[in-house]
Amino acid sequence: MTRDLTVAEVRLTPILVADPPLLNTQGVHQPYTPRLIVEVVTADGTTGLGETYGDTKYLELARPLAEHLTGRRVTDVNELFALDLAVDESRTGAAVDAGGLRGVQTADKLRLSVLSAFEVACLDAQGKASGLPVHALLGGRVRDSVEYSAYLFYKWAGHPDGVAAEPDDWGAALDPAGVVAQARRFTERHGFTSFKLKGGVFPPEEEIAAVRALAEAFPGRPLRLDPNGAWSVETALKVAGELHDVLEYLEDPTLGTPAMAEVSAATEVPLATNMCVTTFGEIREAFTRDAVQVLLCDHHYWGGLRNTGHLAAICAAFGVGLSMHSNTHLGISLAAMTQVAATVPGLHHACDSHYPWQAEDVLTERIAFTGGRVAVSDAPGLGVELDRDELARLHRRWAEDDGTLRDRDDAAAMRVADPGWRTPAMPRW
Ligand code: GKR
Ligand code: MG
Repeated sequence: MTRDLTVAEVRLTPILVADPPLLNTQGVHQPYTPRLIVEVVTADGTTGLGETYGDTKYLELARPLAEHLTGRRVTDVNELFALDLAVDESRTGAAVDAGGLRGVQTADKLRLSVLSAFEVACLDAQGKASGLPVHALLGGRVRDSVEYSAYLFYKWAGHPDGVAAEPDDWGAALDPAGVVAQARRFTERHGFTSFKLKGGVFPPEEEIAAVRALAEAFPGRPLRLDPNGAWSVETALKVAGELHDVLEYLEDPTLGTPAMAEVSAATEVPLATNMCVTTFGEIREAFTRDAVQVLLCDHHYWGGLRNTGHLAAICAAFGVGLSMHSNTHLGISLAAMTQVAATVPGLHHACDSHYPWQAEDVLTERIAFTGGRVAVSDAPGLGVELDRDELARLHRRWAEDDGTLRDRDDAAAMRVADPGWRTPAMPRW
């Protein structure tokens, strides 16, 4: 039977998802973070799911895209990418993205971040219609599970008093002992065997001590430290020198390709990035200058799963490793990350995921980490199902918000506890 894969409807549902008080260079995560859920419904009743950032600027771009896709087919993905989509330039700028820490926010990155959710939804629909998993549409999997690392954060026990928030049971982590305790909880709950610590929060000596404590508690395990560019070249080299024997890699120790290249030239510790190379246009300079040895892809802003495959091929050609970093996300994105990661031949580092921090999800069944790995689903599409009640509940939260939480702003969230807080100028140390 030939199925009618014409898009009859595209549903865009912005939601607010509970998020614990995780600390980073910008400030602290808001109690609720915006995400956008995209549903592409075909004439024959197949629904494909996608997920991306949910701030207003993404929503504004998603609306015209939804209109454009309606009446076309879910197989018309290239045509969607070729669309001349006007981006409001006032939404972009030369600064590092306020809540995302994903490099400089450009119009193209904004466009690709929205397109990626549509691409994933179209692939999910194609997979469901054909009975094939998304990985098969990308050429097939080369592994049956994908390894993730525990993503450790300095963290308060709870959001500031008086702030409406969901409680969490992770406790505080503000020193080496707290970080190790958090890592133990991650291993007990999800079996992770490699660890990434979000740094750039405390002076480097304190973060060095935390990584040393992790190395003692988990001997021989892969460890990474990611200060999101908070250090000068000199500080980065000092940290690399002190931790060279225990680090798998240092992630964005400093900002920008020239500074990363300087660090890279003076240390044996591999450098990884999700900040200095976040677009295809940034690859040439960074790779030819050997500024990074591992590229951390985020399929949202790289423009989806097919672009992730192209990126993997470029990295392989240059001998640069590929892995994935994450931002606050739910299960649709984790399923998409897992499907594409399953197809990348040279994936030598565990991907990282915020998912364990999200107690809420819009899926009928949460995705499980077993031994720190997610099994690659062979079910049609992404292999996940939407929980409509939960989607409606999280959307109501978004609809009832007065607008303060709809655009992620970690510095504003920090000012609730510390009214004088300003995002520090970089490099901070
Ligand atoms: O969630 O605070 C955070 C992270 O710092 C995130 O915003 C970054 O984009 O995890 C990301 C990273 O690896 O830099
Ligand atoms: Mg990073």
